[in-house]
Amino acid sequence: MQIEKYKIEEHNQSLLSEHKRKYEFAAADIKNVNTVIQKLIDFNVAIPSWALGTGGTRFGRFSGAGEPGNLIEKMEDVGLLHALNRSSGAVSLHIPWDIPENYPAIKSLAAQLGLKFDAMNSNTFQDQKGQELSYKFGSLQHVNKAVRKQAIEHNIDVIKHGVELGSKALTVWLSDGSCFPGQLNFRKAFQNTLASLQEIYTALPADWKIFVEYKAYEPNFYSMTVGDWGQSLLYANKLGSKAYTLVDLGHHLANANIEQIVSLLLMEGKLAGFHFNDSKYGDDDLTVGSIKPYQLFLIFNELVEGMDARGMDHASDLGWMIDASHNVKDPLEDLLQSVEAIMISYAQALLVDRTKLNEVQQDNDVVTAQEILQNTFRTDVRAIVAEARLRNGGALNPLQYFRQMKVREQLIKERGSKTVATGL
Ligand code: RM4
Ligand code: MN
Ligand code: MN
Repeated sequence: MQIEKYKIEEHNQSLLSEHKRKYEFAAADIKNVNTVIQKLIDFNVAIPSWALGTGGTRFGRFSGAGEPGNLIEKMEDVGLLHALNRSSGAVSLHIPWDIPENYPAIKSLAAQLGLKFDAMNSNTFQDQKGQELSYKFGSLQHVNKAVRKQAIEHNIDVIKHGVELGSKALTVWLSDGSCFPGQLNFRKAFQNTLASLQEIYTALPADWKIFVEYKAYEPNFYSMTVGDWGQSLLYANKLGSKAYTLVDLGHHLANANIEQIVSLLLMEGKLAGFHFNDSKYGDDDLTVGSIKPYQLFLIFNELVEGMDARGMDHASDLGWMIDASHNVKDPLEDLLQSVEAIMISYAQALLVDRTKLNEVQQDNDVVTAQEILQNTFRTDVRAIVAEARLRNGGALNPLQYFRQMKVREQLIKERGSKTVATGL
């Protein structure tokens, strides 16, 4: 299904006077409101192809109805999100969960829906049907060269798919590591992984990047071979200028200061971008901003500050992606909530008075520094974000539209109630 423009206009019309009142109130306090709105319009977050179905845990999966059964339907789902919020204009594919079988068809559908192809993701953390060698004891780190070769070839294959689609980056997340002390020689595991990544790096087209994603634990519980940002940065620095560190918000040990990590990676010119999600405990993959919205704001605060310091383009110089799993919510509703949370944090970060913050930092005025950040965080920018959507042809309230217009019900009619999407 596709959402017709006039229906969005009707929806907007019904909410317009209330919106105007809220927007004018919020805009009155913002000096350069049109510049802020333009930045919001330009900003897009890629939707992961693996998160359009209901996810699960290792204990069970309670599939929803009307889930996309193939890549075309997944793209259509992302198209629905983008039509509603105008900020989801990209999709990030996971191979082999979503192998594009017919490139021209997929590309023309993407063009029709206004979607780009963000980073491609490889998968050497599961064994696939008919696969010759197992990844049970790792992939790029494996003690057996033949397994490493198989994993390298898979990554090169993913690059090839991406080239056909116009993607420009490969994200490598490895589950490699060990579950018990003594299982692995750390140094050899690192060196094997580096040598494998080097081979993949050599296969990158000139205008491509490789994103090395780290994760502290799971599925390995004693050591992870790319376990934190330090290790990822080691690989990225050794690989070369096309290699960067990817931050997935859920991949840290408890209480890690992610905003500081972001700031330093940016300083080094080595930040690839993000997998956004939120967590209470670990890699919970919850809705962005649902648990720690202040942390999300502080991360965006460092992003805006650090990107401006390097003259970077907010919209295009980093990879912005969601990586989430929805066990109890409708995936599309959850993704709308996540994108909204990202836009709110980004908008707030754009409003921080940086000149004043610099001054008070210089004076060691800790109290005012805290006031500046917290006042901004407590500013309600939802009408500013909605205004950006409105000017860009989106819906004033995407979630409300989704419910009122019974989008999921229509998808169930089209696809049936027993479809299960590939992915998490
Ligand atoms: C991992 C990691 C990767 C994602 C997989 C599905 O925990 O976050 O980015 O591709 O999950
Ligand atoms: Mn991730
Ligand atoms: Mn993860």
